[in-house]
Amino acid sequence: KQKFAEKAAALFQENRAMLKEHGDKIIDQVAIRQLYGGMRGMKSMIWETSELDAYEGIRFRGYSIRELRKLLPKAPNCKEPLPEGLFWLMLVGEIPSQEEVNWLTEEWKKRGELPARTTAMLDAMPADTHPMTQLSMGILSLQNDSVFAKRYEEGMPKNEYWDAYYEDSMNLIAKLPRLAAYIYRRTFHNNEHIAADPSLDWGANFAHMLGISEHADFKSLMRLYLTIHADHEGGNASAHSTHLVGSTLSDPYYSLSGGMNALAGPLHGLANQEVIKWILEMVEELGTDTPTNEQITEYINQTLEAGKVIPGYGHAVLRQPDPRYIAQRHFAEEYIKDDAIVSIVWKLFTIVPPILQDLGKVKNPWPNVDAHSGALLMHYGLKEFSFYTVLFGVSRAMGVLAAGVWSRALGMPLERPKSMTSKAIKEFLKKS
Ligand code: NMX
Ligand code: MLT
Repeated sequence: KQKFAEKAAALFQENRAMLKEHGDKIIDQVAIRQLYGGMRGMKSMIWETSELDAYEGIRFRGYSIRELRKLLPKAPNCKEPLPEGLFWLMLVGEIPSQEEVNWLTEEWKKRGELPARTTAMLDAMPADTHPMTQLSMGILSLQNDSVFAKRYEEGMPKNEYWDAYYEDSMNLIAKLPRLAAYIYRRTFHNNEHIAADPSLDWGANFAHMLGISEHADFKSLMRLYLTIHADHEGGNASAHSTHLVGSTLSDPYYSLSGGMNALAGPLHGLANQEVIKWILEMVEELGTDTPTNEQITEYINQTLEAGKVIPGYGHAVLRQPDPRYIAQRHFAEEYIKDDAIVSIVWKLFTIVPPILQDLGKVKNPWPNVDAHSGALLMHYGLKEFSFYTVLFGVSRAMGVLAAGVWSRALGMPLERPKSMTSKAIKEFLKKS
C-alpha cells in the first residue's frame, strides 16, 4: 500500500503537468463507423495495469505472458506463477519479490472469511440459478461492509478515495475464491463444503475448496488460469463496465458486480462455457470423441448455417492466436497426455480459421482464451461448464480492481461520453 501510494502520488503530479502542457493535443479521430460499431479502436480511457497489442496480445505492465511465467514468484514445486504476484505487478508496477508475494498471500488469507449473510442468501437461491448470477449477487451481498461507502458517508476527502478503494478491493479479492467455491459446492455437490486450508496460497486454496481434484497439477493449472485471465486492458466489456460504475464513486462491490454481469454474456466470458458445450454436443451428435477432420468441418458449417458464431474464435481487438490460448496449450502439452477433448481443441485450431476466413467478414479467425480453458478443466474433473465463467470472473477481479484503485488515485472523473441519434448523424452528413 505504501509502495502504491508513492507511485500514485508521483504519477498524479506528472499527469497534471502533462495535461497542462499537452491537454489539447488530438490523439484520435472518430469515424461514424465507430459510433455504430461498438467503439472499436477508439482511444477513450486511461488503464494503467495492462495494454493490448493486436498482434502480440496482452502485456501486463510491459511483460508478456511468456515472460511472466518465468519472472513471477512461484509456489514450491510449481512452475506456474502465483496470481498474487500479478496483482502486485498490476498495482505497484514492479515484479514483486518472493517475500512480497508471500506477504500478499498471507494478507488475503486474513481477509478471506465470508459473512454468514452471504451464504444464507446463496442458500435461499434456487439451485439452478446460473453460477454467474450467484457470483454477482454474492459480491453485492458483501457490499454492507464497504470501507469506501462508509468513509464516503463520513465525509472522506478526495485524496483518500484510493485508500478506501484499496481496502475494499483487497477484502473482495481475498473472499472471491471462497464465494466461488461455495457457489460451486452448493450448486453441484449437495451443499457439501470444504474448509479453506490455511497452508495454501490463493489459487491453490481455491482449487482445494472446489474439491474436484487434489492433484498438484490442478493447483498449478488454477494458478496459471487465475493469472492469465486477470486483465485485458480497459476496453473489454467487463473491465469497462467495472470502470464505468466505479467512476460514479460506487464502491468496488457495486463496480465488480456490474463487471461480472458483462462477463456473463456469451460474446464475452460466457464463451468459455459455450465452447465446451459446443464440443460436447458435437461428440454426442457424431457418437465419437475422435471425430475426423471432415466430420468437424461439417459440424462447423452446420453451426454457421444456423446463424450462430463459432465460440472461442474471433476477437474484437486481437488479430493473431491469443497468447493466453497458447499458454494453455503449452500447459496441456506438458501436463496432459492423450485427452480426447484436448485433441479436439487442437484439431479445431487448424480447421476453424480457414473456414472463418472464407466467410470474408470475420476480422480475426484465430482462437481466443476461451477456446482452450474448458478442455483443461474437463480433464481434471471440473465438468460443470456453467461454472467456468465464474473462474474467469475470480481472476478478472484482480485486474479491474487494481485498475480501479489507480482510477481513484489519479482522480478520474465521472465517465460520461457523448451519444448521438441517427437523425443527428444524417443532419451532420448533410452539412459536411
Ligand atoms: N464465428 C462466426 N462469425 C463470427 C465469429 C465467429 N467466431 N467472429 C466474428 N464473426 C462475425 C461477426 O458475428 C460479424 O458478423 P456480422 O457482420 O454478420 O454481424 C462479423 O464476423 C465481423 O465481426 P468481427 O468484426 O470480426 O468481430 P467483432 O469485433 O464484432 O466481435 C467477437 C468479436 C469476439 C464478439 C466475435 O468474434 C465472436 O462472436 N466470437 C465468438 C464468441 C467468443 O468467442 N467470445 C469470446 C471473446 C473473448 N472473451 O473472453 O471475451
Ligand atoms: C477479455 O479477456 O476481456 C476478452 O479477450 C475480450 C476483450 O479483450 O475484448
